Amino acid sequence: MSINKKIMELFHANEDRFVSGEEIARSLALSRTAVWNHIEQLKKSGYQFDAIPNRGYKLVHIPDKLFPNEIAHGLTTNIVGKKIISYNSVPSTNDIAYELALNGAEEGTVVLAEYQTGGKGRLGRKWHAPTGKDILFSLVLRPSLEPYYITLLTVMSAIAVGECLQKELTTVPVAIKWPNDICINGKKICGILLEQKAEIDKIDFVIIGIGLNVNTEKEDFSQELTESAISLKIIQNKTIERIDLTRKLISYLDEKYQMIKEERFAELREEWLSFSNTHEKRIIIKQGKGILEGDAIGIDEKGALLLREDNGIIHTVLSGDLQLI
Ligand code: BT5
Repeated sequence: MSINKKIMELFHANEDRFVSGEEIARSLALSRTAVWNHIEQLKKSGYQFDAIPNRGYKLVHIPDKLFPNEIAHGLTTNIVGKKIISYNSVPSTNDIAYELALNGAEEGTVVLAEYQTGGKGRLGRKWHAPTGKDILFSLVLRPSLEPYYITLLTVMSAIAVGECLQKELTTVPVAIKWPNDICINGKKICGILLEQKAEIDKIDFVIIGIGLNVNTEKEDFSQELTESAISLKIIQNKTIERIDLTRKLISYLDEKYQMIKEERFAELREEWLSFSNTHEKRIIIKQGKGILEGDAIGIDEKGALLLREDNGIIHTVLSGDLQLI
């Protein structure tokens, strides 16, 4: 563990009082000069301390940066977030997580970034986010499932985000548009991108990529997105604490993944239904050049959408773009 991380642990354990330089030096076996140097480094990263001669330092401000040790502080999950890595800028957190998973990263590893130079949506589309305002998140999971359960993992992630926002942040209804959009007021607030490495009968690993618009301002959205996208800040009219929200998101994902592990698929389906904004509505699904039209009548246990055509035929749809008509 780095010295800065150890110092921050000491401050977190003593948030209500001043901690003297001498106490820090003694508990971490450092010289007083080394302590001073580390505090200066922490200040440069954005931490703020009250400093009183003879009494020491008191932590007064944590920077709005997705530092792993801050997110991990107080996290009590079983799997998700067991390891957290964060970057200032990466091409795509999904690509980094995929690479880490190929090299054996443990299940539950979370990769975060303040900015992505090549944020990815599905089918070669792009994910846009300004620097340092949103949550750009990828999670490595190694579920013992067959590859066709990948849609259920998307559904699970969407429920986790949906529940997190609805229970922790807003009373405005949160809706899931199958399979991977979370919407508020009919606008997209979060997109989910699952990528997997699988054999014929077994998932090797899956990367769950989540882009959540947190403190994005209206003017941060490109013209193309102003009508279709929204952020928590726009809804709440205030800045949201990203560290706390990331910690909560990790907890909800951990809880929902536990349900997958316990094969509580029917329960997940019920939860999904409570968030679905297309249930029993007239929809079209675009899949490449093909289009299906009919009524959305639910999802099956693998997360596939059930679409009933007017001739009564029920299609089990594993992927595609859904539109209400
Ligand atoms: C998605 O694809 O919605 C999946 C987005 C996943 C993004 C995360 S960020 C962390 C991780 N690392 C990555 O590289 N990706 C994941 P799709 O359903 O194809 O939607 C993409 C479309 O959403 C784009 O074509 C835009 O129209 C729209 N879009 C792009 N950025 C948006 C934003 N910030 N908010 C709302 N809509 C957006």
